[in-house]
Amino acid sequence: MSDTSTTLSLDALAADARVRVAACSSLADLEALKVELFGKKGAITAQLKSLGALAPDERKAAGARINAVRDEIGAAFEVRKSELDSIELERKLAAGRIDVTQPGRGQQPGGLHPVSRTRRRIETIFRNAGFSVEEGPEVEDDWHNFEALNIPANHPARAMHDTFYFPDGRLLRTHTSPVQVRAMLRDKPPLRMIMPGRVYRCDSDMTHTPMFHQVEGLVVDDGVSFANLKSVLHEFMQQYFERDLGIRFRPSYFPFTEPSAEVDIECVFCSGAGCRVCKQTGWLEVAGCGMVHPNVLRNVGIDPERYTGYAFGMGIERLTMLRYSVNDIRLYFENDLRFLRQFG
Ligand code: 2NM
Repeated sequence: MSDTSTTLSLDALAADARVRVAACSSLADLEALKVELFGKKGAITAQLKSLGALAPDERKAAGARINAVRDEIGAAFEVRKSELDSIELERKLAAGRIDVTQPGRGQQPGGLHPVSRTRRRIETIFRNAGFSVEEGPEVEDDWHNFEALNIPANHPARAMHDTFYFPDGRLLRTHTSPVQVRAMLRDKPPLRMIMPGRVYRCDSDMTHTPMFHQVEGLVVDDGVSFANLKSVLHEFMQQYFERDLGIRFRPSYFPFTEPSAEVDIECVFCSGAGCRVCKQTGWLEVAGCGMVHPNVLRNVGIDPERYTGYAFGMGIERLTMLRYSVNDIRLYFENDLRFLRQFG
């Protein structure tokens, strides 16, 4: 083998290696190329091995040339490796970069259920008028829910189809009146309070759910009159609906009040002109009320000769529906967020 051919093949090998090292686009490619050139069967290794076949006088110079090429290619490897290392680092940094100027994903805060909003609104209006807010048990006994309220044993409200009974004879309160009974037993007049809360009746259709919310009011004092009742309910309706609404009282019957009345307000949808909601009457029924029956006062130890009282009751869902124009009470209990989110 001549000196020239060794030189040429070594130069070609060096040129080829320089191009290939520079062309490596990944550390893995670079490592593979290193094995190909410097490994046991590598091209440069083969060059070094070929030295043995040369004459002793040629060996030194040829060895020096091969070593020079080996060092040069080795240095090219180091340069390319550090380039690829920094490219890889940049890639990792770019992949992990966050744009702190982007807006956040957005909070989706929860909100009060529309029935809770209405309940709070009612409580505020009555608190401002000097009423306290009372609560009581939802599981009641027959005496507090019926007997004390002058509801006789054969009254329709006692029938199995209206009341949820427990096997032991207790029941789920059908109205919040038993809270008033407890309050009257506990405190002596003057009494001025409202009782909002859940009530239960075995009933379910477009306008009834087995559980709904009621607020009842009670005022007992010297000289409390039906006129007081009328003005308080009129004022309440004006504040609740935020406008001057007509109100009327129709004679009715409740076992716990005498006289009793049903309360209508001017239709909030047509202002009394007549529409589908008020069934062309111009009026909407929103409450029941009356003067507390003397028997009820006697049952709780209040002298009906000395004191008089009025009471009223209304459905919170119904008031909510009228305020927000919702026509199916069941929507309030499905908890569909698309419905609930509309009450911001
Ligand atoms: C109503 C209608 C009329 C009422 C009566 C009493 C009590 F305890 F004083 F006797 N509480 N609530 C009452 C009266 C409730 O709801 C439609």
